[in-house]
Amino acid sequence: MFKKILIANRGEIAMRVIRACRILGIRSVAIHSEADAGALHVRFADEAVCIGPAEAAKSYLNVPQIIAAAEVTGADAIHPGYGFLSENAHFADVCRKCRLTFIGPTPEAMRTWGDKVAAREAAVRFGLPLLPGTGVLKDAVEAVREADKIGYPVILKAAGGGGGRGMRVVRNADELGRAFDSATREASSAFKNPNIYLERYIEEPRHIEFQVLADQHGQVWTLGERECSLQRRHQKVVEEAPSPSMTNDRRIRMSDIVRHAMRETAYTTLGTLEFLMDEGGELYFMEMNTRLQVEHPVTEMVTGVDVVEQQIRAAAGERLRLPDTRPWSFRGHAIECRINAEDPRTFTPWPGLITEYHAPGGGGVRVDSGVYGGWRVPSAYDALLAKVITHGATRAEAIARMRCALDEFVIGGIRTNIPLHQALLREPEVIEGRMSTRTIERVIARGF
Ligand code: MV4
Repeated sequence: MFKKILIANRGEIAMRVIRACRILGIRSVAIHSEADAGALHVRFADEAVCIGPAEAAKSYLNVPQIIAAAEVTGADAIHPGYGFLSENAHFADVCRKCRLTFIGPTPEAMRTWGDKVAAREAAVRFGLPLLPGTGVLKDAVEAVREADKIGYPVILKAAGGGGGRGMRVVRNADELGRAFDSATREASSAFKNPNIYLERYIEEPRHIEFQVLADQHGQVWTLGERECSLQRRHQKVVEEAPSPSMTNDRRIRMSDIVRHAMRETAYTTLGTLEFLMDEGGELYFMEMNTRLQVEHPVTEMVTGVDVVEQQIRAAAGERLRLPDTRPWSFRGHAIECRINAEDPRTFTPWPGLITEYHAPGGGGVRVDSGVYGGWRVPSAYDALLAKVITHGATRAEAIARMRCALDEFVIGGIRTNIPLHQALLREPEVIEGRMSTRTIERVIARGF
């Protein structure tokens, strides 16, 4: 097992990894920017190294400085958290060359799943269900010919994109030529990869994702699914496990397919496979995230597995010894609300001094926070302050506990999106589990 882990991240996820290190008896090293000198993760790690100015490109994304900090402190592994360098295959290569264990999959796996066209090809080969679609398109003429076969509406996507960036919905052949050209141009400049492909478009999908965990000895677990349909501009706002729209039958079938695909590709550590669900409940593979995700706590609460602890054990080469985590034996239901420093109606970021802070508590309530009262939220990073996760025997109980927790959460001095969460938990679509990726925009348009 590792003796010391450097955490190449900040905020609540750095705190989450520090906790896992403590449980495993591993020393932790925080890195931080000048703007984060007083941050919570700096206070709670065993050691801390300042690696640069506030600007992420010069600190949390600064590969030479991070490697130097690991060497100076004698760390034997690096945990990248999410965002920043977590899906950067080049960083994983550098770690390997410097004999530091990157806590994640191999750089090869990161490259395959990071390229959307390569991921589609791997998905076909290993039996994951896909929407009708194409490989890389040569030109607009080929795009029109393929779209005629698939049927309109279709969606153009960038091979180098992901997370919703660089997509174009096209409703007829007349629009396709121009959309092809503008999507190609945008993909070249945004992702340095002009390749685009086509897929049949689903109008009002739900976002369902499966959590996988694999060790280096060929064992693969599927820790069930999460429902993440409540999003705004491709940012998730509320997540839950299990999905209220999933039947047990479909869950078992999809878990088996996912487990088989991960075994065939010799995938290791944690991963998440994103699917779209259509109106009929069918699931189609979209993309794979090769990292720990923000919303992992809902899976932890319904499976009882500490996924960060297991991720670290798997990266260290341990043979994982998990209880039988067949996903159809969930324990109750869990919901997570992401608490952001932003105006709840306009989503304008709202950094500043936190003058008052009181976190909720009680049975079935978990708060993963990266902040404290008296700290100034810097403007240089994303707006996520904390996550509230509630658990209950039933979905209704988890929601009731979340309502109480949100009412108790006091964050003074800045604006937060707590009022948006309170509105969402009054929304019939949400209460009845009928939400889609369009629900949030409807709630905002109606006003709250
Ligand atoms: C789609 C789609 C409809 N049809 N693909 C956005 C993120 C990326 N992972 C996939 N995305 C979508 N792909 C087809 N063929 C609709 C979306 C989409 C979406 C997906 C999940 C969650 C929120 C979303 C919001 C808008 C669009």
